Amino acid sequence: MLTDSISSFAPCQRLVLTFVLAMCILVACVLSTETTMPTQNMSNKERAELREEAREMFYHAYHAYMENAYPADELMPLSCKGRYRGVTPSRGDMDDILGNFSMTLVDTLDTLVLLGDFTEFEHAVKLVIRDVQFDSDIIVSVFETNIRMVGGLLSAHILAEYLQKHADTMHWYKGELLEMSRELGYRLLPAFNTSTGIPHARVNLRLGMKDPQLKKSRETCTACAGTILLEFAALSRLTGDPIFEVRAHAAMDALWKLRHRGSDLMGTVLNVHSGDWVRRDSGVGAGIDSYYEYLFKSYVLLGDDKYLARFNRHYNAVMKYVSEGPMLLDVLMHRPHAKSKNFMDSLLAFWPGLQVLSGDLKPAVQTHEMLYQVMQMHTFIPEAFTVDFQIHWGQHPLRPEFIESTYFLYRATGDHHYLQVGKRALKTLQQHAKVSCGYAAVNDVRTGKHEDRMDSFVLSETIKYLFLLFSDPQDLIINVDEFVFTTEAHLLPLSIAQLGNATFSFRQSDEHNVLDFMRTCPSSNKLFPEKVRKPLRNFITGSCPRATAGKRLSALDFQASNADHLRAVYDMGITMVSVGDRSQGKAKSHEEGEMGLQFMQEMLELTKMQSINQLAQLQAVAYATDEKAQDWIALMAGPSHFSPELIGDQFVQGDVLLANPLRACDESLENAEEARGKVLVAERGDCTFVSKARLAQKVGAAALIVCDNVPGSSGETQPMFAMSGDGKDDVLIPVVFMYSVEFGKLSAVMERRKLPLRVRVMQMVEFKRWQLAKAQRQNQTAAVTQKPDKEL
Ligand code: DMJ
Repeated sequence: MLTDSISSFAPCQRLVLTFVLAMCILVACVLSTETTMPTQNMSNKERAELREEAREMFYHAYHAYMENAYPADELMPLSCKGRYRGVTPSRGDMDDILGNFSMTLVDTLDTLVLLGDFTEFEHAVKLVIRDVQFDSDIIVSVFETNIRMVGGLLSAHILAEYLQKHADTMHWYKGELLEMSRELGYRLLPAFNTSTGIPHARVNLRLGMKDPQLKKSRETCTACAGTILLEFAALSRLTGDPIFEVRAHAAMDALWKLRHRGSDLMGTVLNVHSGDWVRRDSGVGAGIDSYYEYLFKSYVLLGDDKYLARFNRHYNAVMKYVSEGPMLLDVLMHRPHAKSKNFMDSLLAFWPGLQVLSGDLKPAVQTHEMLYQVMQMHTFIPEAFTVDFQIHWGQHPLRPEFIESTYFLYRATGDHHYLQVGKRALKTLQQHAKVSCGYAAVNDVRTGKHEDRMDSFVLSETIKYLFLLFSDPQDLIINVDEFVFTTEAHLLPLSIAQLGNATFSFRQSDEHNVLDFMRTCPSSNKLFPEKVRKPLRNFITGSCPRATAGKRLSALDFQASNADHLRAVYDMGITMVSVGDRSQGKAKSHEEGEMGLQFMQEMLELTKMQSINQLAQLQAVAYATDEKAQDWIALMAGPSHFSPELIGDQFVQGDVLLANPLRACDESLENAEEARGKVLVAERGDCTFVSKARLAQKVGAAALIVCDNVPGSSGETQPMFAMSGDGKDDVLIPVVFMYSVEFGKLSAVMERRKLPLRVRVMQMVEFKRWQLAKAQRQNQTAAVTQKPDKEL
């Protein structure tokens, strides 16, 4: 039934066809201007060789898994054995991915079909039917189980039926994989029993939410809750059981209601019962990425305008507040002009691919180009990198997102640049990740050290997208344009919307006109990829990336001590007036004048935000200026997301000690003994904030101050930010950040004093309150002591 409709489009796919058509026009525009394209064209021969190399990569990893790890969930490529939940030493929350259900094999099934290996596919399907079961007392991530397992099973089911019909094979298959996905779907459903309808993050496969460990379950991420609908809708449409789709739509509706009504942005972590936001950072990477992807793709797969309208609203907000040139920087959903992080994470590399699908090619080309430069700079794209492209978190688990975007950009533009990018990505994997037993994640891109980990997405996505990039449509058994790729690159046919089991009849959305927020595309004079990439060619290699030509200096980045910044604001018509200087700034051009106005507006907003809103979060490192500790001075510091908050009159006090080595990235410190009970200072750089914190905690420090490594930086001219961690909450000591100028003041006092300097780490607002109360007490005492005099 389904396979009959695979090659024909459902009526509700008209918009999809329009989109495909738009993409064709766009490709035509792009191809017609190839004269400016300097990229070396790749010969058909080389492309075919790379396709075969991708195929070999697949088999190298697949056989390593099948021969050494199956039926485990994952291969451990360094120890060359399987990773089993409850058997292999736990990695904490990360292991919630694992359910002892042969995840890598299930996740990989449809790649076998794309490779045209029907014999192995048939064999693998038989193994899954024979070996995989879900009745385990194991807590798993709802999101991961859905995208990897439910998605993997559904896609394999669809392709098995397709092969029965078109390749005259697998006639024994009777829908067993679909039944398995239905069973697994039912095991995930208890997670949806919340007052909002937004699912819990985790569920016990056997006990549902009755597992005592899940009693306190409250928080989930936006992507976790918002990446269900494609699989659950397919499940309902294919089984005729509406419950899955009903629950997934309800979760999407509940999430939509939580957007910030002013900015249209979403946070990243929320409480599933109250619907309150727990983390209000808003970007397109970790914690939210595939929520946006599923809004758009739900529209494509199901034809419901509502999802396109929602996607457009969010997209517009992201492009307004988060996107800054080619960069995408998190802001606060309720204060969208305030940047909340000074780094980007590698997960956001999927964004250009999504932009291609939605038709906004120019920013896709730009962001992809920036990411490509990050990759060239650090070999792989590190898990997180700062706005000046330094490593924030050096891990690289062989993620697919950048290759995925490269694939979609190539499909949309036909530009051979993207084949060259793919070639580089492929060769890098071969050179730096291939080991004798599969492909190993990179623990730190600076050292190239491997990790005993090969995530299932290496086979289901990373290598799949490489293979697709180097394949011509005629090389493939199926027409991929008739499928939607889920976030785990599983294939769901567009024809699913045609199935009679639709649980909703969609009407024209009354929320918004779907085109209200559409960015225009194609725009023939702007969309030539090379033309777009050219100005960005040295985007991250210039001496001062924040002020390179073409990229407007934002007030957020402005530093009064930076000569380039002063020059840039002068060009925008803004003169920094010092006493005695009354000359007026005059903009270089009208355009720059406008930029200047925008800059000043931002500056005003920043100042306001900094003084009012950020005060609550601001931390203080305070010290006494006299021996009797009567008078105190506080220096401004920033908080962290991963350490406990000092609330009210809480503070931590100790003598300041510089870590040795100062960066505090090693396993231990040379002055570890001395550090016990001290307020340790470590310099920013070489490793993550949270790893410095863990080391400080390990040596018994009372608190940690991380001081900036950029000379001249100051909280007076730059917005304070909160240091991010890696999602774990094992740091129990307070950790604060100080810019260089503020820390310089502290170290000057340390140098002047012969005795160690004792400091208090506390909330700035509390410090002010404390000082005020002290001043009031002194006034009262003065009044009391003055009273008798007056009476005399
Ligand atoms: C995959 O499991 C999916 O692509 C998901 O959406 C994000 N994380 C990984 C790959 O990085």
